[in-house]
Amino acid sequence: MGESLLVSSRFIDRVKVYLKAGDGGRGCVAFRREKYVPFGGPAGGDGGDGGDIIFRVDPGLNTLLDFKYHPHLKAQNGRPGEGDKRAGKRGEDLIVRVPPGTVVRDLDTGEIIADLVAENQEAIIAKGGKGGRGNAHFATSVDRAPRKYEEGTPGQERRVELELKSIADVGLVGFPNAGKSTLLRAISNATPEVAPYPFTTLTPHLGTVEHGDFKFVVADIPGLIRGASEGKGLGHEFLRHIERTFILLYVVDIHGFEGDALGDFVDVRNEVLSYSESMKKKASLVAINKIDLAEPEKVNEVKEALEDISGTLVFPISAEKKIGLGELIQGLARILTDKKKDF
Ligand SMILES: Nc1nc2c(ncn2[C@@H]2O[C@H](COP(=O)(O)OP(=O)(O)OP(=O)(O)O)[C@@H](O)[C@H]2O)c(=O)[nH]1
Ligand SMILES: [Mg+2]
Repeated sequence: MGESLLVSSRFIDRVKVYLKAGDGGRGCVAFRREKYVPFGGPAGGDGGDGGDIIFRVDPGLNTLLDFKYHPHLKAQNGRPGEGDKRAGKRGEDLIVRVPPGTVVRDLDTGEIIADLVAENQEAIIAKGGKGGRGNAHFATSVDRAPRKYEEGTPGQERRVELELKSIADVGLVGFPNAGKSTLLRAISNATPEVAPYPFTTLTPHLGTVEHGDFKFVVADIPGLIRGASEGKGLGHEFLRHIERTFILLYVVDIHGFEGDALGDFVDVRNEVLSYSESMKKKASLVAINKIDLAEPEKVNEVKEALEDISGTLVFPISAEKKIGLGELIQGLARILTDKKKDF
C-alpha cells in the first residue's frame, strides 16, 4: 500500500503518549545443591526479556481519544532467572490498537517511527529490555563458583506523538458504472481502472487533487447497490473507508443505472445514511455525470430535480470529456476550507 495511500496533512487529531517497554529480568545467582557437595556448579538461570509495546491497526477505531485518557502505556517486565538454570518468564507484550491512518513520531528526535494504515499492520514502538545472564554462564577454570550475574537491560522509554490523518477528504459514492473512477482519473493523479461494466473497481483508490496551492484527497470506492448497508455486494466493506471523509460526493449517471437517475441518487443516499450515524453529519454534493450523452434540456431537468431532492449543490459534469470539472473542484475546495476553520 504505502505510496498509494497518500494522506492529507490537514484535519488531524494529535495526542502525546508516554511508553515504557518491559525491563529485562536480572540473571540469577544459584548453585546446584547435591548431597556432600557444599557448592555444586553455578545454576542461576537468565532473566526473561521485557515485553515490547506493539501498535496494531484496528479498522474498527476512528479516533485517538482513548489515548487522551490513558497517555501512559507500559509493557510487563521480564521475570528474574531462577535456580536449576531456569530462565525467568518473558514479560508480556502490550498490544495497543490504533485506528487506520495513525502516524507515530518520536517526540525527542522528530523521527517518524511508523505510518500505520492497513488492517492488522503492526509495528514495535518500544522494545523490551534483554534479560540478564545468570551465574551459570560465568564459570571458568579458576572460578568454578562465580557469583557474577547481569542485570537485565531497561526497556525502551519513549515519548511519542500519535497523529491521526484523514484517509481522504472526499469520498465518491454512486452506483456501479456511474463514472466514479473516470472522475478520479480526470481530477487527480490517480489511475484507477475504468471499464464499461459494473464492479470494475474492487478496492478503494486515493488520488490527490491540486487546486492552486490547496490539495485534497479523494477516495474512489467500489459501486454501491441496493442493500449495501446490510452487506450486499461489495459496498458495505468499503463504506467504512469513507466514514472518515469530510464530504460525500454522489456521482450519478444522467441516464441512471437502469434509466432512473433520481432513483439512483435516493437509493445510494439511503444506503450511505443507514450505514452509520457519522455519515449523516457529512457535507454532500452531487455530480450528474455523462452529460455529454444528453440534451441540455434533459441535463437541466435532472439538475433541478436533484437539487430539490438533495437540498445541496448539483454539478453537471462529463468526467470523460472533462466538462464542468473546474466548478466541481471549486465547490469541494470551498467546503473543505470552511471545515478547516472549525479545526
Ligand atoms: N460518455 C461518457 N462516458 C463516461 C463518462 N464517465 C465515465 N464514462 C464511462 O462509463 C463507464 C464506467 O466508468 P467507471 O469510471 O469505470 O465507473 P465506476 O463508477 O468507477 O464503476 P465501478 O467501479 O464499477 O463502480 C466507462 O466505460 C467510462 O468510460 C462520461 O462523462 N461520459
Ligand atoms: Mg470504478
